This record gives sequence, structure tokens and C-alpha cells, in this order.
Amino acid sequence: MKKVAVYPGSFDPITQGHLDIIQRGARVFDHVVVAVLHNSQKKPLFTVEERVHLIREVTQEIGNVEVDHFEGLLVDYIHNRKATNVIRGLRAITDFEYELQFASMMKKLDVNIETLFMMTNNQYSFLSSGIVKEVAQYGGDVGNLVPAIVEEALKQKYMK
Ligand code: COD
Repeated sequence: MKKVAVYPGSFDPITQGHLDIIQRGARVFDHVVVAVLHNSQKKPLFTVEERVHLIREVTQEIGNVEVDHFEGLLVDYIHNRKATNVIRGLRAITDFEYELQFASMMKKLDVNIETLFMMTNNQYSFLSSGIVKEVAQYGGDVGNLVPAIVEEALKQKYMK
């Protein structure tokens, strides 16, 4: 049976840290679905369509990666996609608390879903979409932190 994993997130926008997890996840699973949360309550910088487009552009050469978006409960989406695993990235100790809660709740909702944690690549351990946006907003260089197409998209956003 094909092993399908979902890598869910806000990805507002995708960073090199996310991309590293996607590349490594694609080596572990037969198929990886990068699932962008469409959350009508939050005001992201990039629309869900923009986020999906940017992720598709930077993952197009990885054959077993698909990019999609979802609304509502992650567990329902996982069932719809007939996936068995969730991939999450772990950076510092501060991630651990939230991720423990997250994985425990997933287990409560469906005992068969296994969450796989991947340690951040050392060079991206400090990296988040939030910090990238903050630096980009004030004209700082985020060139090594996000793919080139994302850097350009950030420039366009903050030029407006
Ligand atoms: N290195 C390694 N991993 C990283 C890095 C980095 N530099 N940066 C981010 N990551 C990891 C994060 O730890 C996370 O695992 C993943 O990448 C995505 O990160 P974000 O910040 O883009 O997305 P999150 O964590 O805000 O996404 C939260 C969800 C959208 C997954 C969650 O809110 C959700 O599923 N919501 C739907 C409602 C639901 O079902 N809630 C209950 C869940 S049990």
C-alpha cells in the first residue's frame, strides 16, 4: 500500500526550513501532500492561492509531492486524502510544547494517524515565516532564507 503523508501548515510564506522538511519527507514517504490551511479567521500576508502557487513552483521537481489546501479539521482532510501520517518540523524546545499538544490531539481524534517529527536542519533552526516577513517588511535581506521566487513575492507585497 502506498504510504501517503500530509505536511500541513500556514506556509505564509514557504521558507527554506519548510522546503527542507518537504524534500526529506519525500524521501521517506511514497507521496507527500503539502496542505495549506485556509483559515478565514486569520489575515495572512499571502492568499491561499498565492501560497499554493509559491509552494508548487519550488517543489515542481520533486515527483512525489503534491500541493493542496484545506479548511476545517486536519483530521478530516487526512481521511479524505486516505493518508496515514502527518509530517511536522521541530525547531527549538519552544516548538515541542505545541507539537506535543498537536500530536496528542491528532491521536485522540484518530488513533491510526501517526505524526512524524523531523528535526530542523541546523542552518534553519531559527527560521520562521513570521521572522522572514518582519525582516522583509523593513527591507532586510532574506535571500538565503526563502527561495528566490518567494523573495520576489515578498518584495512585491511590501512595495505596495
Ligand atoms: N525548520 C523545520 N521545520 C519548520 C521550520 C524550520 N525552519 N519552520 C516551520 N517548520 C515546521 C513547523 O514546525 C510546522 O511543523 C510546519 O513546518 C508548518 O509550519 P507553519 O508555521 O507554516 O504552520 P503551522 O504550524 O502554523 O500550522 C498549523 C496547522 C495549520 C497545521 C494547524 O493549525 C491545523 O491543522 N489547523 C486546522 C484545524 C485543526 O485541525 N486543528 C487541530 C490540530 S490537532
